[in-house]
Amino acid sequence: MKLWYDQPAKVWEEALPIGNGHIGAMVFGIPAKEHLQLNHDEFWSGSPYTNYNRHAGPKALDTIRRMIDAGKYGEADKYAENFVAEKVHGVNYQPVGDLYLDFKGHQEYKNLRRELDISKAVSTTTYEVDGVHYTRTSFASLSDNIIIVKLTADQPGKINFSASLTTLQKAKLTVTGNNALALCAIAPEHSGLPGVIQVAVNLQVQNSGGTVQKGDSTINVQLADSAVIYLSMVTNFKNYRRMLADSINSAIIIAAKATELNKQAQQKNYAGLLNDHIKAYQKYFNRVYFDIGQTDAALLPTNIRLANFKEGKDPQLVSLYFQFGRYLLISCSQPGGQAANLQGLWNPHTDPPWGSKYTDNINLEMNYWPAEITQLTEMHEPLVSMVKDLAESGQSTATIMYGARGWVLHHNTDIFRATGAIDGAWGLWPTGGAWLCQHMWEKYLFNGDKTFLQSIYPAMKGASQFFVDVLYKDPHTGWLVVSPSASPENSHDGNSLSAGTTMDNQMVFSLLNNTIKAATILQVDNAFIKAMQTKAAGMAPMQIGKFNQLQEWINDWDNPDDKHRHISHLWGLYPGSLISPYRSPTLFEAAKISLLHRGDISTGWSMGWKVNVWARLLDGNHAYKLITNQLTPTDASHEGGGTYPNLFDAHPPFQIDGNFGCTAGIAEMLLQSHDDAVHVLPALPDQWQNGTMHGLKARGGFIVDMDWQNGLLKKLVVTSTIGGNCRIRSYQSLAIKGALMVKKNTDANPNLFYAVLQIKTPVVAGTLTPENPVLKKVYEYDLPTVAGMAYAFEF
Ligand code: FUC
Repeated sequence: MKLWYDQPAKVWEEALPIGNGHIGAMVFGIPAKEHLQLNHDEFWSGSPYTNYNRHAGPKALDTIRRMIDAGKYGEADKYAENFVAEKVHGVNYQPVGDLYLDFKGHQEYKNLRRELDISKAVSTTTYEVDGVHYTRTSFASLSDNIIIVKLTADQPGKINFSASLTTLQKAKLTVTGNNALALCAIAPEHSGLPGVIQVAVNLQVQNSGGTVQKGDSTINVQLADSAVIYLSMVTNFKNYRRMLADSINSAIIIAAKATELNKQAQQKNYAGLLNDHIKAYQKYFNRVYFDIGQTDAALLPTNIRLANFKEGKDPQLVSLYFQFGRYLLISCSQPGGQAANLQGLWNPHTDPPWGSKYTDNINLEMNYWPAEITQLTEMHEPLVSMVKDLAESGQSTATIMYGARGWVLHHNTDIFRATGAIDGAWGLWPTGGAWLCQHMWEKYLFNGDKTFLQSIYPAMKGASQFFVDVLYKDPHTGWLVVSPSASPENSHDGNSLSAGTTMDNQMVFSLLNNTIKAATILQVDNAFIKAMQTKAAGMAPMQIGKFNQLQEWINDWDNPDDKHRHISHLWGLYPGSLISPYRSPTLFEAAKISLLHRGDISTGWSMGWKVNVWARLLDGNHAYKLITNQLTPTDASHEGGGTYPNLFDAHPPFQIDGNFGCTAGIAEMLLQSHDDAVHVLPALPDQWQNGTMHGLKARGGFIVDMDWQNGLLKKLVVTSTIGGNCRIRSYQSLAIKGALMVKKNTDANPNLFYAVLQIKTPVVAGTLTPENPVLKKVYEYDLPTVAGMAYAFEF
């Protein structure tokens, strides 16, 4: 599986990403001046800080709530100045620097091919100059934590180049030997916070044949047969509160560590390094196999395929894009590292869009949507550890701003785990913790790992404590709501703030119920379970508004012409699982009407979200339409988001969330496991009538392999990792040996990972009669399973 091009990258969005979760590079493949733009996931501007607003607090909270209750939304937005951070609105993720390799005389070249093999996580550029064939191979080693570039030619003595390291940061470059360069850089200050994170880069060149010599600031290789460049990067970041040591000692420690990493890597030979890297990568990548056919279109360069995709003749571009999403997650999120930020790991800007930080009112969570369903559960670790940090750092924000227990997160954070409200009134959205904890609970549902649940329970409990304390009785309805808050980044009549937005109601209701379940499983906190039950019982139901839509706000303010990119009130459909075609059909139909109002074309991530929502609406063709929109090349004439030549998602600008959202959406079209059953091929589009998808994971730890023809399942293998009842739902009547047919689909699945959350009866506007969806008939089968066993069926 390859992305490939017949030209070097002219711009960053054409370069190819490599990464090992901690360090990464964008490879340009330029013959005369090879360029690797370098990143390290811990290299951010500024220093540890908090950004809660000290003027907030119970009194201010009361004031703003009274304004909202009185409908004085404009005043409330203004008063929000008392809640939004006074100084620091987040620091910036920084580029480390650039590696350049100058090859004199390579300006004129022939037959260039630049590729990224995502089945191996290796990038290669080949070209020809004066009859000599040159090859460059680059990878960011997953096994040895080092970036490697190998340069070869098909004739001896032809490798001549000089290597240099540059950076936009304050830095010191040292030539440390005939074949080695060391760069030590310090990240810039931010909003008055001095830059304290340092990075040490260590580069060493090993030549075979010829000579290697140092220049003033370069390493020069002459007449070599081949050469290997080893590049390590280490920072002084220890955790969100502190660095390894003071700045002078840090610089010495990290330079030594970078040299040591480099030395260790060189103890293996190149072939061994490459082999170990590929093995480490394929351990994750090979878990999922996806094929919906291949045509000659797949032979063309990737940028041309992208331009042609709308013609509908290149199904392999979908499987490539899906697997590229998995490649990206493996490459930018590894245990022990930082979570994938807005640009994953790859960012060339010192002032990147939105700081290239973490926006948790959609983008951060979306980055991890493919993690469980596409069997990349280990890649989730940096997010889990971030949530644990936030559950600490968000405590002071909860106490000082809300006078509440537990912890709170507003819509942004960064490497220092700031949790205050930022940007403006619309940043006063205190439900980030609720969303992240639902995400953690879902991780538990996929794997059933009680040790994990135990480790994340304190974060879930803390998030719930916050809402038990801050839920507020809306004087108009008597419902318990979050106030103040916003429906992320949208406005009603030009105002941001209100009480009881639908998304908050859905997320807090889910949080409290999931925490009740977690506490019950872990047999802890009986009294607190009761407190959560009481609060959840008083919360607002979902509402169907005058257009038969799912209401976005507590009042029926929705406008069918509102094309806002956020579809926050549809959270209950995806990634939440509160709305079901079978259990709450009118809400299901109302959600669909809301999504139709919002329309298709939007930013990259918004389209990625819509793929998932259309999949949950069981409409494969509409989901496919969104995939087509997303796989549209981006240029200035194109309205909305799309995809860059290197298959990076375009908000625009580049944001990695759309890659992950769409990858998860493709999986969700083929397998769902949230609504009481494992639904096989729930939203298969007409275009994918024949295919194979092996290795998707369903909740309850079932690995599912499916082969289908003419839209009908031909083969199904369910591998049970933790045992339990596997309820299979299909549009097709299936002969499943050993399974019992479920007579009424209202009979609950005895598997507890499938327990359905009982929601409140929706409130319907005025005299409206809510609409019901037209649903396909489904067949359901209960298959008892034993952990470790595989169950194969042919139809
Ligand atoms: C949210 C979105 C924007 C952008 C930003 C990083 O604020 O509304 O579209 O994706 O995050």
